[in-house]
Amino acid sequence: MMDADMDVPMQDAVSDQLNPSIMEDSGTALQHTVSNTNDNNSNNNNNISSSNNNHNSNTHGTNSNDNDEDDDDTYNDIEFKPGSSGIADHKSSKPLVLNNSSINQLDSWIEKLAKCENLSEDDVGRLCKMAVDVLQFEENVKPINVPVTICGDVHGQFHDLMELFKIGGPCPDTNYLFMGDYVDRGYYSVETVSYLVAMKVRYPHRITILRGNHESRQITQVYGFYDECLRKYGSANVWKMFTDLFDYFPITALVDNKVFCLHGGLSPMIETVDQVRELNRVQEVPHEGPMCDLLWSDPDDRGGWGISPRGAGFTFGQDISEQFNHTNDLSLVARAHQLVMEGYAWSHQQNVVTIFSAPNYCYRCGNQAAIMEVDENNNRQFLQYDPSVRPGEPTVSRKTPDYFL
Ligand SMILES: [Mn+2]
Repeated sequence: MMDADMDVPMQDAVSDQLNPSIMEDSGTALQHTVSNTNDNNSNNNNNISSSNNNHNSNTHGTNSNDNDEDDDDTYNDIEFKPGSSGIADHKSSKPLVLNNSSINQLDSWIEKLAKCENLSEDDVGRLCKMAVDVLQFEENVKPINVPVTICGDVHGQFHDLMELFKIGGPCPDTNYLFMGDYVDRGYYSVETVSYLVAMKVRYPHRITILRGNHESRQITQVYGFYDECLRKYGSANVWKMFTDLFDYFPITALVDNKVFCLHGGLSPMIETVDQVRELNRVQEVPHEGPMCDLLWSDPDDRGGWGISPRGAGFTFGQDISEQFNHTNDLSLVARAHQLVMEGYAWSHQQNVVTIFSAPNYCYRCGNQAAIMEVDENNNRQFLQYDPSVRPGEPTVSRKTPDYFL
């Protein structure tokens, strides 16, 4: 294992913020008013307000200072209300059982998606309905057996996801745990999330997909997925279906009762893993509270709890991680959510590891990606990799991936 002194400083040049004051993705205009969360009365709201007019004529900057006295009707436009896609209207009372015809259908979708081709809007609807009947039965803390390969942020970098499966081995031969952030930033969020959800439905016991802070209605309207859906499907229907589905994603996993896996980090409101089990997770990611923190928090060199520069979640120090691991008899917290230049980084004297699986993040950060294999004896191995060669682009000299302990 690497010495903790070799930790790579977390780079936050492209960190996400709950309410960014500067739009980084300048090519995609924010089409809705995302009102400022600093107005303290709106804590229970999602603060996505939009006029009754055509959204495209409603292009505002961020952080509008509209002083809604009372934001009770958070989603003024019914189109953006959770559940409006209807994918969960006919939820089953039992987990989905695949028959030959549904297996054939899924296999044909997966074959298509593997070529980075979209499903039709109707097929996305069918897929999401099936996925609801898989995901709604998973626990907030999904128990996972070893061996499993644990992966961090993917962010719509579809070709790099295919590279990940080459490096880690194909699913379902290899078991996978993804810790969220499938969409936004990269150019292929639709294909990436469609592929992973199709694999989840096809091989529910071989792949686990946790929720990241980007699997959210509000965040995807800012960082790209909403605009990509509009561009590729001509309407927001596919975005509505996927964001309604995101509400069902499990929020944490526990590998062999020893490694606690989640997207962001710890919460001052959560001392035990059992407290996570009691949360009602089927909702939009809240702006504060334990579920928000689990998806937004970051480890920090400073001790104790700190204010997060992201505007959501907290920073937590080594004292917090050590106490949490001790209380819950854990060996490690594995999380994603932060760009790390080598694809993984230890912190808190190996009480916490960050795994990031989007190489050359945003096509410009120059970072390696990594995944962490945990074998049947709980030995851990990091596999690092570089960006895939993308069709239509000049071939650049390609490094052989490093495999090392
Ligand atoms: Mn994240």
